[in-house]
Amino acid sequence: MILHEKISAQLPAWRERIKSLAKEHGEVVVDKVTVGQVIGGMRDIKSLLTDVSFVDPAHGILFRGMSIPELLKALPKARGGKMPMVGGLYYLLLVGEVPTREQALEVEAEWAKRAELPDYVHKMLKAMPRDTHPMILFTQAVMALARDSAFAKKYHEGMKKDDYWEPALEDSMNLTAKLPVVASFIYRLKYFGEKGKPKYNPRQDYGANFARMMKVPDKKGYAELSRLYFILHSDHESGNVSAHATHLVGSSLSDIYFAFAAGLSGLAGPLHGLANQECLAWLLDVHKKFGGVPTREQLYQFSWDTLNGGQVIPGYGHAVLRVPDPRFTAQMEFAKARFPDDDLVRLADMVFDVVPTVLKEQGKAKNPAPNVDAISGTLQYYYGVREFDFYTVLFGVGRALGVTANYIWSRALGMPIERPKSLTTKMLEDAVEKVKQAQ
Ligand code: CMX
Repeated sequence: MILHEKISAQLPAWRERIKSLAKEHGEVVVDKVTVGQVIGGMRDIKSLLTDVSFVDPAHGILFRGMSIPELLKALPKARGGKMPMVGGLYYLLLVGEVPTREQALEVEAEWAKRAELPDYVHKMLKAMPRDTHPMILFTQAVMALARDSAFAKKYHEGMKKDDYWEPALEDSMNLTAKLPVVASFIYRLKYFGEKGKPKYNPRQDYGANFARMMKVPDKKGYAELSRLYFILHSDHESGNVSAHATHLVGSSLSDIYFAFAAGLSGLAGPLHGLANQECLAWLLDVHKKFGGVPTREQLYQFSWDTLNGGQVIPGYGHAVLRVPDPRFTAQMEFAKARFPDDDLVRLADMVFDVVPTVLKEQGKAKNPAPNVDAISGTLQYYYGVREFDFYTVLFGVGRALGVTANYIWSRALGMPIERPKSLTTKMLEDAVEKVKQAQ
């Protein structure tokens, strides 16, 4: 497989770099930790290693050093579309180079070979009560697929540490290939009562397959959105909950199915992946209250009412970013190029104009700009995917691409089990006292 070949060729040099850093420069200080950070969710502590992506507070996400506009331009486009093939993005994340069209198509072809959903997963999902949250079904399916893990099998047979990454790659290809099938099956089963297994078509790419299996009315348009959506949601460096949970669990040498199921469980939280459904609900509330797109003044007042009611404005603010999220910008451009007159797009655009002012006036949020969730639900809604609780599943399909790439490289570079140290409250108080006495 092309990905195996390309990663394998790079490994000796990467292993040497990591080994030399740890052995010869292990004592070099890269960060300090404050009491505020220990209490405050370890915010900003520089303590994770990944070369797959980096969030620059002033520019947003860089995938293997490339910004979103650069990457959308450089990656090979899907047949008949303007958006890149998702297979090309996966190649970039894993190999660190922009693929040729043929290389991207090879990844797509690998996925097509591996997309068949086993009968036991199909049966298990059908047996669940229909009112089960789609994120429960999605996580269950991923867990069930662990039955076929090549990594777990090889590990128990006795595998050398240097070889871990090979079955990790095998499992990750199988997992990422099956996720669009699993997600679209859950969608059609839960909301439409359809029980047939979706069929992956090897003549179509990842995005077109997903759009066809979802059975939305505008398959061509939705295929384009799916490509963009999965690419934009793939990775956001290692500290966010889904990426970090996957990494942490993977560091114990659990296979990628266990590790990604942990990541998905984190994605299901309202402060992480669930936020996009809340954002669309807020926009629809505005739309309903004013019988359409409100005036700027009405929106300004509504935003203040939300804050005064003790709520956050969903889709705005970010833990790391300090500018509008380029994932927001890319989706807004997509919408404006295709359906600029859609009411919700016009509303989201007005919110982008008004809410940062309101948040600045309130003076609390460190970043008053929009994040990715301020727009992603609006686009899904336009194409007819209006079941909000399904949106986190879509995020999960995209996020799998980044976290599996990280998992493979962590095994390839022999990353150890993660084990930070904890302290007691008394120890923190003693540390504060010591500083006071020294002053
Ligand atoms: N509306 C109102 N208040 C906000 C706010 C918003 N959109 N964003 C931040 N604040 C407030 C915080 O609640 C916090 O208030 P307190 O001091 O009273 O606790 C204060 O501003 C400082 O917060 P911050 O340091 O700027 O932001 P955090 O790193 O703590 O939190 C985030 C980041 C995203 C959870 C927060 O901005 C938020 O709740 N936004 C709305 C929900 C949302 O859009 N989530 C999607 C995140 C997208 C992603 O994970 O990629």
